[in-house]
Parts: sequence; C-alpha cells; structure tokens
Amino acid sequence: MPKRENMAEVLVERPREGVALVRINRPEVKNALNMAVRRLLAEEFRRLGENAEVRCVVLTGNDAAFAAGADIKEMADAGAIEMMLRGTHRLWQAIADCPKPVIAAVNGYALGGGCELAMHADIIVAGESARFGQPEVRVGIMPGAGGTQRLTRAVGKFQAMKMVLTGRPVSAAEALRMGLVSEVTPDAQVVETALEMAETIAAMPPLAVMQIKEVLLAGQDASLGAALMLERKALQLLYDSRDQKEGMRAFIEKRRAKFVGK
Ligand code: CO8
Repeated sequence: MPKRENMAEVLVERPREGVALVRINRPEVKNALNMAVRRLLAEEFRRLGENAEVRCVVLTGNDAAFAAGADIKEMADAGAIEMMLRGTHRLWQAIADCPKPVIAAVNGYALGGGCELAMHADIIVAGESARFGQPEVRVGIMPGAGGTQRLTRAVGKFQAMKMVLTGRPVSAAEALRMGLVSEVTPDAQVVETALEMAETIAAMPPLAVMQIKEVLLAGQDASLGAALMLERKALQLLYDSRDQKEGMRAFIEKRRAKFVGK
C-alpha cells in the first residue's frame, strides 16, 4: 500500500509567483475523496480565491491517481437523508466559485467524483496514461457532482451517455479527442506543464483574467444574445482598469506591460 509521507490530506504549495499548487494526498486509497478532503479543498479554494497574491491555481493528485472518486467506504451504508445532510454540493460550489483560473493536472485515475472534480477546473492537462470515467453506475448510483451535466456540456450527449451508462473509462488521447481535456503530455511532465501554463496566466492582467473566466462560464448557460451582452459589458468594464491603459500603452511604446490588478 503506498505510504503517505506528509500526513495532511490536502497540501498547498506556492511553487511559482502568483501560482498555488493544491495536491490531494491520500495515496493509500487512490486519492478517494472523503468528506475531510472535500472540506479541505473547499476551504483552500475559498482562501486562495480571496488571496490577491494568487492568480492561478493548479489542482493535482499523485502519479497513480488524480482522484478515484468519492470514498465508497464512507458512502456505502449512508441513507438518503444522511447524504442530503452532508451538503456536499456546497463544498463543490466553493471550488466552482473560485474566481481565479483553475488548472487540473491529471495523472492516473480521474474517476467518478475525481472526473467531476477535474471538470470543475477551467483547463485540464492530462498525462498520457490518465483515465477519465464516470463509473458510478457500476456501484448502483449515478454521478452527483456534474457528471451528467458538465460532462455533457464538454463532450456532447452521445459521448457523455456512453461514458455514464457503461461506466467505462476513456484514455487521455480519447478524452482529448472528445474535448474533455485541453492538452495531453508525457506523464512526468503534467504538473510542470500545468505550472508553466499557470505562470503564463498569473502574469496576465488579473481583472481581465477574472472577467474572461466569469463570462465564459456564465455565458455557457445563457442564450447567445444574453451571453454576448455579458461579454460586451465585461469588455467595457475593463476599459476602466489601469491595466487596460498600461497594456495598450506598453504595446504602443514597445515595452513590457506591468500589470497591477487595478
Ligand atoms: N473509494 C474508496 N476506496 C477506494 C476508492 C474509492 N473510490 N478507489 C480506490 N480505493 C481503495 C481501494 O479500496 C484499495 O483499498 P485497500 O488497499 O484497502 O483494498 C486502494 O484504494 C487501492 O485500490 P485498488 O487495489 O482497487 O487499486 P487498483 O490499481 O487495482 O484499481 C481503481 C484502481 C481502478 C481506481 C479501483 O480502485 C476502482 O475501481 N476504484 C473505484 C472507482 C469508482 O468506482 N469511483 C466512483 C466512486 S462513486 C463516486 O465517485 C460518486 C460521486 C458522486 C459525487 C457526489 C457525492 C455526494
């Protein structure tokens, strides 16, 4: 059984300027998401979302698993009311509400709640051996944190149905083909690739970055007309930022822009 060197179940590092790296650390159970881990993730995402020094978050697991789903041993004997009272949707929402871009760096298994967790991210970088799946049906339930909804929005009805009804995982290459991941890299380079991407995003003007994330996500659930209006309004709003003036002046003066997030 893989041993945990650090006792904390969720580890947070700051490996690059403006970048936080959140690591799920339950290798002995393939990073199964128990309630403790979900609470810790929610707390960390709330905290990082409010920290002005953090401009992009990378979320990862270990070489064998991003997360192999909700912790089945913690749910097996629960009843419906108990499941409702756990209020896990509020914990997931804390991640969905993170105003900073989130990059999932996925190695190994991203199954069930693990695949759903990856889909809470804005960008997914996957190692070539990664496996994505929604196998809940095989244990008598169904996805409960976006596996029937975010997945369908990402890959369309027919690929989503195939995954949730058969429970069969797909490879990183298939996931890339169907639009479930942004990029596939050699396994050993997943975190580094995600960190590099995060560093690039962290160097961008933060107000523009936050507006882009907010509008892109909100627009997915709106009519095209409403979404285009949202986009226009957010663009107009950015014209009141110092970073817009600095970005355009720097271009004209042929120098590197210095963004301050105002
Ligand atoms: N929950 C609890 N323990 C797990 C989980 C899990 N999801 N996945 C793995 N483990 C444990 C195993 O029980 C095993 O423990 P032990 O050493 O004590 O026997 C240890 O991790 C290592 O696992 P394996 O020996 O099985 O390792 P393999 O390499 O042979 O297989 C797999 C790895 C393929 C990942 C396999 O463990 C597996 O199929 N896991 C279960 C995957 C799954 O079904 N996930 C979906 C769970 S349901 C879910 O996610 C519902 C989401 C709803 C979200 C909202 C909820 C409110």
